Amino acid sequence: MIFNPEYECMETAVRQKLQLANLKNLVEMLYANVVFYREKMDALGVKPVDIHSLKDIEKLPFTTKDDLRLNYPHGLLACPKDRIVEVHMSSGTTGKPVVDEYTMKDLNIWRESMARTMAAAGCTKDDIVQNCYGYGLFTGGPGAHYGALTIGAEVLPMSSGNTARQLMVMQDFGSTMLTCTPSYALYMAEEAVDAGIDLHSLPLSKGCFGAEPWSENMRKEIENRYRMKAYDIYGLTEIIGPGVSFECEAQDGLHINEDFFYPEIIDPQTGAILPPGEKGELVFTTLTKEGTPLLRYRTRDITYLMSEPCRCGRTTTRMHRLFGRTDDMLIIRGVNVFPSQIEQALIEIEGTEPQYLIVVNRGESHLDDVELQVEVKREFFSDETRGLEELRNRIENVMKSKLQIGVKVKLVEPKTIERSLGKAKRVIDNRKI
Ligand code: DLL
Repeated sequence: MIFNPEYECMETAVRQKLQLANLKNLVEMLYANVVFYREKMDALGVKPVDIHSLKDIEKLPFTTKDDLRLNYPHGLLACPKDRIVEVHMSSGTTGKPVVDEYTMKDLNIWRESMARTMAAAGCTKDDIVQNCYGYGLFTGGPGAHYGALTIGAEVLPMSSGNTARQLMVMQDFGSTMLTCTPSYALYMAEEAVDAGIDLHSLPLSKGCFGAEPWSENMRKEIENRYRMKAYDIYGLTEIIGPGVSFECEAQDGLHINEDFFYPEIIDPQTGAILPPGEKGELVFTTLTKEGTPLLRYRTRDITYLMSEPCRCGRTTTRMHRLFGRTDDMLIIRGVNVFPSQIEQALIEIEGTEPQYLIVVNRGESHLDDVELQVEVKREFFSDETRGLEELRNRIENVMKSKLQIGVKVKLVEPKTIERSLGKAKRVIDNRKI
């Protein structure tokens, strides 16, 4: 179902006119209200009056994750603080999270974006949506919640985890739609088998999955196990959360809500804009946001844009499902983790050497397991084992609090971890996604 045909099927020329008007307003507003953008634009010698066409966007500065981190927490706020009604965050590269601060208008943009997203997967007011994305600072839970409410569906705000209870509710309340990470969907399906539950006998018929990389194989597996249609949805905290782009029934790329989020693909090395069909780094400008709008935000996600018409009737530009990232960010159980965060935490722990290796596996259960091998000072190994045990527990606790995921720590003797002559290899990712 197309939630908002007026905008989703708008003639391209009309949409571009709207995008240009909004881009001009945005640039004017950022130049007037945000010192960071005024300084960046002055450094490039560009003023709001220099924006005459959408193509002129290339005159504007990029924004990076580092810029967000350096301006934490409120440096990029573009409106009076008392207009902010909600805040979300996700991990940054070295400790400080990236923040999205929403005004009521921003929340309405999010609601609309997620309603379009979920309607494209077939959600109607008759659906019962079991929402197992995490609630809290993460955008997944609230995003799907708002989307379902906007459509008028019933929401079961489960949040993630407690699988036995998820399965009980799924059966007792007759959930018809599932929203969670794809790996958690598969994990739940395995648990259902162990509990003797026949998923095919349940009314679940569709789901929106995202927040982490997944493949066509995983889609088939989810579709077969639940006997449902599985749709890819994409988004990121900095831009709005989930709802930036979504698959329709054609499942041939993800439609970008481009009246709100203007996409570009750039060469990550040179910053030059690439044409549709060419793979590069995805960049978004939030055309209509008020709280923390961003100009040309470099997502570090790799994809290409598709401008051919889609058979669903929507006219919006699509992006291919992601091919990967330009940085070393790992997504573990839906949580963004940078190796540099682990390194930073280790430096603060007495007794460890700055040598570590992160090994990520996806076992039978379909959930990610992380083993962190850490070299420790030799004296720990000549000591009683209690010292080692204490150190291991300390590292596990620090990792849990800093990364928000459980990590299994293995302490190893100095010089055990293979040294590299070039770039240190910090991650072995054995997941076959
Ligand atoms: O993961 C928002 C979200 C929630 C999307 C629920 C979809 C569903 P962050 O925690 O800020 O926000 O992580 C954003 O996750 O830059 C991608 O690298 C990755 N990602 C998100 N969706 C997908 C997807 C949420 N469908 C980062 N496929 C992004 C692959 C994805 N990677």
